[in-house]
Amino acid sequence: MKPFAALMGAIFGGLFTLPLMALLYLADQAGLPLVMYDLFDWLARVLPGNVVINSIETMVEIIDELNLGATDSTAKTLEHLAALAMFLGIGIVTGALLFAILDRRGAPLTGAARVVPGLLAGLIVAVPVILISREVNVTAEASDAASAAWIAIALLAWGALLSWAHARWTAAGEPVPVESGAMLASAEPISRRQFLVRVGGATATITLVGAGLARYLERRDEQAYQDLIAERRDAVLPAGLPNEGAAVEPAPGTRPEYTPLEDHYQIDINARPPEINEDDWRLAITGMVERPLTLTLDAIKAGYEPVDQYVTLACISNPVGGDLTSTTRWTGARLSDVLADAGVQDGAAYLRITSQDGFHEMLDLALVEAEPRIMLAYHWDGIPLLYKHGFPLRIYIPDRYGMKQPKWITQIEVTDRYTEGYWVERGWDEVARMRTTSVVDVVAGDSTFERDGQVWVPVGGIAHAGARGISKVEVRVDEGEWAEAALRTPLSDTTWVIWRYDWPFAEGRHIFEVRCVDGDGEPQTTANSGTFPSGATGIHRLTRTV
Ligand SMILES: Nc1nc2c(c(=O)[nH]1)N[C@H]1C(S)=C(S)[C@@H](COP(=O)(O)O)O[C@H]1N2
Ligand SMILES: [Mo]
Repeated sequence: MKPFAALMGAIFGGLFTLPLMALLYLADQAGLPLVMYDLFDWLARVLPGNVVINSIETMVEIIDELNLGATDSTAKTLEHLAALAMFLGIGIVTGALLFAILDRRGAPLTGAARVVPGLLAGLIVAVPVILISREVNVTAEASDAASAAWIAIALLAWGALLSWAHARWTAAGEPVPVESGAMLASAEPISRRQFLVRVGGATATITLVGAGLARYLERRDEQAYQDLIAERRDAVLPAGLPNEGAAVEPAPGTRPEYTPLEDHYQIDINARPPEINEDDWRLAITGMVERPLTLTLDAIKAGYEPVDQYVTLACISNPVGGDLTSTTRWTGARLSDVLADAGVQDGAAYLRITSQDGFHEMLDLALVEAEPRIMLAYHWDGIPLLYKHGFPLRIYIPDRYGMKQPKWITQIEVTDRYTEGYWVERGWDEVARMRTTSVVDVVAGDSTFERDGQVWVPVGGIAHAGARGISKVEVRVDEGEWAEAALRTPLSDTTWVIWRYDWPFAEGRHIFEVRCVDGDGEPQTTANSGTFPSGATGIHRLTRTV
């Protein structure tokens, strides 16, 4: 009977952890912490940078290789699955250990003492989970005390059930006591097989009902949020794009020049984005200032002249030709205006920007002085930032990759001391200046047209060089001569530039390549480099049969 103790413990551990996760998910709808994601987020923060970076790169490559869909949302789904699998793993291992230990003990515990080992096991799991959740959770609305109590109750009950299962399982294997003793007074004698089937049925039911109900409530919430966004969207005037009537039309099939808000890529270190309550939120300007400030969102909106900027943001993890880059209109207050109110003291050299999720970055004060476009942004596309994009406040720094630009900002500390930012600590480029890159989006074989007795195929895509602009894009087909593409007037000096090249049709399979030159006359790096540590470079090519 003993050799299978650990195996049975693993099975019961798994069986009881599934409904536990479903109930945690359900409680999450009531504002309690979803600890599976908390543990995962915590791991992502404490694991060595290279482990995290390798996992992310591998994930991005797999998603791309297997064509699993949009990189950002697919990556989040994979992270969620990993978080659930990890938690299930903890349950399985705990169950196995508990059963193995109880079996070695020999004499079975009786009465209420039966559940003590399980309660202990539950406690051993609960304590670190409570501490970790308190440390990293940014989504729960419940107080720390309520969250801790809930986690403790859930895990203690789970542990007690494991103990109970062990006692029942062991008893079911014993000859049935002739007189029903105190030990199993309430338990009718059933076989182990029956017991396992009953536990399986009950846990499966609770898991499905719990998770189903939670999903239903979550969807209702999401719908309410979507409706709110739609309402706000209707309230803002649909702004005509600043390059309306530009001479060069994008080749049909080129990505949208202005990314629909719902398609803007999203990257951050959270399984789920913080949902900050505007009433509780303040921006603190602290450190080497004459007048420390504590600003509400309204104070920022009303107190400083709003500025608009069309911006192409890109993630430093975006491979050449990847989808981790998007364009929208940012609105906010000039950072220099806000700092002027606080009065920066002599000798200060940096801003340390801290976010609700524990993310942080450094910004040189010299850059703030030199670059008036740096803003504290509160609107994207004319409406308040979506939770996932940093509500209520994020920073915009032209010419820098996303990793330098915190979302969910809570504090800006003026300081004379440099410390590394979140991703810099993990080995990424300290400056993270956007690389000059160009991409072939489309060879529009369906949109050919005739001119001067020749059939032409529109070829198109984007080129981007941070805030440096694009002065030239060239295309070559089948490694022939480089030919200059036409450039569409961009939305602004900080967005990508749409290019178009009409190619004289020739039937067959062809290789299309693109390269560009930035606004300073600096050609893009044509050698391939991976994304780590400074952003990807290289020539983008598409092979198409037309
Ligand atoms: N607080 C916080 N800010 C953050 C991050 C984060 O994880 N936490 N990720 C950064 C990275 S790596 C990128 S690419 C951009 C992405 O912004 P988006 O998700 O709104 O597109 O946010 C940046 N700001
Ligand atoms: Mo990023």
